[in-house]
Amino acid sequence: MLIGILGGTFDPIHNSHIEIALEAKKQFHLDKVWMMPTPFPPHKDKNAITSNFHRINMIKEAVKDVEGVEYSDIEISRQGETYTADTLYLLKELYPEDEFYFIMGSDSIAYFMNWYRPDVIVKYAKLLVVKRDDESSEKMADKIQEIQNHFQIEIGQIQMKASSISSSFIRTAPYSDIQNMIPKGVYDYIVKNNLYNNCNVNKAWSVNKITDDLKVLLKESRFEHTLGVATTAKKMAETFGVNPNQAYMAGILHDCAKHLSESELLRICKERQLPITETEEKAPYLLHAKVGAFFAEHKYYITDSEILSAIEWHTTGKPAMTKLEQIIFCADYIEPNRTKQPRLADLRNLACKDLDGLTYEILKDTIDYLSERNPETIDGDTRKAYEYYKKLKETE
Ligand code: DGI
Ligand code: FE
Ligand code: FE
Repeated sequence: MLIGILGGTFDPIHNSHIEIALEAKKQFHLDKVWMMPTPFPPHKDKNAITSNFHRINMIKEAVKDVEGVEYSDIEISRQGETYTADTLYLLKELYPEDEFYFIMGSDSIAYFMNWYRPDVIVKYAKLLVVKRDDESSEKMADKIQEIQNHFQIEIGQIQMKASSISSSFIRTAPYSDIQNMIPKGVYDYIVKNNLYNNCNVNKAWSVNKITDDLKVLLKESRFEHTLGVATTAKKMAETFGVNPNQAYMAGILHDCAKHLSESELLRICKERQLPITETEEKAPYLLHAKVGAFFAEHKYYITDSEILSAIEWHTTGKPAMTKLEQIIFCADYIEPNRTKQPRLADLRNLACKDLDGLTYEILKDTIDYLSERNPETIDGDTRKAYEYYKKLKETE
């Protein structure tokens, strides 16, 4: 089979990407084209790029009804640096019968000679070039000629009207202006997940603004812990198929009431008529979770009930938690600034494998720890959660 490969960050995928794939397919008689997102490129600021999770979902959405265009995870699923040369070598091993066509924008072709092992790339794939709107034709022709001469190869040119659609425009323009640049499903996905933050119509504080606020409110070590939980939670979310932005936000917020004293926590609960359990009477610091969820909703205007509930249950846990609740509960315990908990290395190791198992181990250690010190303050939910995850483990 003849297979085209279109790589990129796809942040987000848009109509031009699809069009390039279809034109390449038609003009070079390819059987299919793979949309192959790359992991975070090392030269770009990580935070400026939307998580793998969302970029992948958007690609799947975009190609779902396009015949002969498919999503490929071969680069994004690899750890560490991914070089095109390695990818093509790997593909040749996996699919020795197939022929690969590597599609490049004219902007990339300008740097092609500086890529890692261009000789390997041209050995395992034919190159196809598509001209970008802002590139000069002569410069592109010169460059193509140079590469052709150097490697003694033919580079194909995809003929198509240059498009002015760009991912960077889509990331910054108001939603109303991008609707005809991306497939409907991708548009709906962006709006639903409030990606790119370019049209934030509700009152919710942005994650950056909340972070700035907490930097002032919390003690320095508590603030560092907060960042550790958010980052750990985000990583775990990627592993376990949870929305990483949600996990990061819940992590940032989970201890947002931790600067309050026990008497302040009690006073707020009474004023706001938040119920106080018997255990919370005995150990009022537990209330920072409940009051934290309250602040998230009424001070920071977070409306996502999954985030609010993850904050509320982060200290005690409870039976049958959602994955997000489990992630915040666990990330709180294992984030990199924690040092005192026993067997942290083992627990951190579990964090990329077994979420239920990790939840169980943490509940077990927490109960052991509290049993030695003040067993009368062990929360009923913590005990029930322990029993629940223990049973889950046994029935596996
Ligand atoms: O707020 P953090 O310190 O980051 O972490 P956290 O919200 O998990 O609170 C940690 C403390 O809460 C730790 O000392 C263990 C304790 N804890 C967890 N579950 C229970 C509990 N304390 C009581 N009294 N009862 C529980 O069920
Ligand atoms: Fe906490
Ligand atoms: Fe915490």
